[in-house]
Amino acid sequence: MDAMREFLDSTDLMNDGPALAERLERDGYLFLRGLLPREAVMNVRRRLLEKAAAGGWLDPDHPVDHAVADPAAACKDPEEPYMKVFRDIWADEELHRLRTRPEVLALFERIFGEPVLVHPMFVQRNIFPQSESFDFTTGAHQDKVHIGGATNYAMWVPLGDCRRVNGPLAVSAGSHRSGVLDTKVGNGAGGMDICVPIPGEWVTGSFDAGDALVFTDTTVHCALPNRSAMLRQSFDARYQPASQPTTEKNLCTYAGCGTWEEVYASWSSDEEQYYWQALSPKIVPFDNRYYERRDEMAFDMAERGDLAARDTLLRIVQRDPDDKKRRRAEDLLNSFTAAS
Ligand SMILES: O=C(O)CCC(=O)C(=O)O
Repeated sequence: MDAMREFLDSTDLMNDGPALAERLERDGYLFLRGLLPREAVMNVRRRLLEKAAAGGWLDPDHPVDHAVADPAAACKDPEEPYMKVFRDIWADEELHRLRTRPEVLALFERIFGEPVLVHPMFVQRNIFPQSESFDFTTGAHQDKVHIGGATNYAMWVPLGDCRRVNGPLAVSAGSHRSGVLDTKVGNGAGGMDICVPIPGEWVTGSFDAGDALVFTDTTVHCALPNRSAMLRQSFDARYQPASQPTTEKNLCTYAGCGTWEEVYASWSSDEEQYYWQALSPKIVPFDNRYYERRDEMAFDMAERGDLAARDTLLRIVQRDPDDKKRRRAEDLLNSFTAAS
């Protein structure tokens, strides 16, 4: 991973929509320096670190803005100890506004040549340092299986400077041209890791606050392990041409974070709330085949006593609309607890 080459820097194309679209089509990603104002990113970083500190995630012997994690508090999505602190982080008003800033909307409008739909659903990540007993490094995966709908593009932004040691994102350049690849149950973000040889060339880089990585929904990506003592915070949001269809789940809040009303209850202004409704997004059904396969694999593993199925079972309990499936996952989780 340390030997990975650096991202190709596309900052010089920033104002040239057709050139950006062509490079995105060719490589499957764009690395853009200073897309967001540093101060805006640092402001959100401060706000989220305060919430992380209040939730007991940071080492109280260090200043909050050093983001030094308390290893004893290490937890991950979708476990309840994580969600208890995360709900307030995800609801943060300034965090939501960062992904719809005018610079970002203008960038995607230049690339698409039409108005942009910013998915209301987005992910904010808090990755505790890797240790012998804790590892939540994002495995190699594609977003298509999680997001569905028409082709959409992720923008990954670290909340602060993010060097290789802090665990930035890496992409396999060119991998987007091979379609949706086969997956197995994984333990990192999304729980579906690629299980076949990955095409393309892996690239990564050192981010300064304000830098952004844009990539397509079939570009294979992963994170480098967080080998620092700091909590690695980032967000990833999704963008698509407004004329193209999306799925209902992309208009919802993040799983486990309540309703929009609950999220907006803590905001100081109602500006931009429900902004997507004015675009009347076209909705298509979510293609559930990939989740169904993942869940069957996880049930099978769990029935054989394989603890690697645990995170997927937790996701089923938290997110699956099917009662029977949720109960089956709960029973298997209970059997893990009883066995330990
Ligand atoms: O931040 C991470 O570790 C994972 C991000 C990711 O998978 C994504 O942006 O789609």
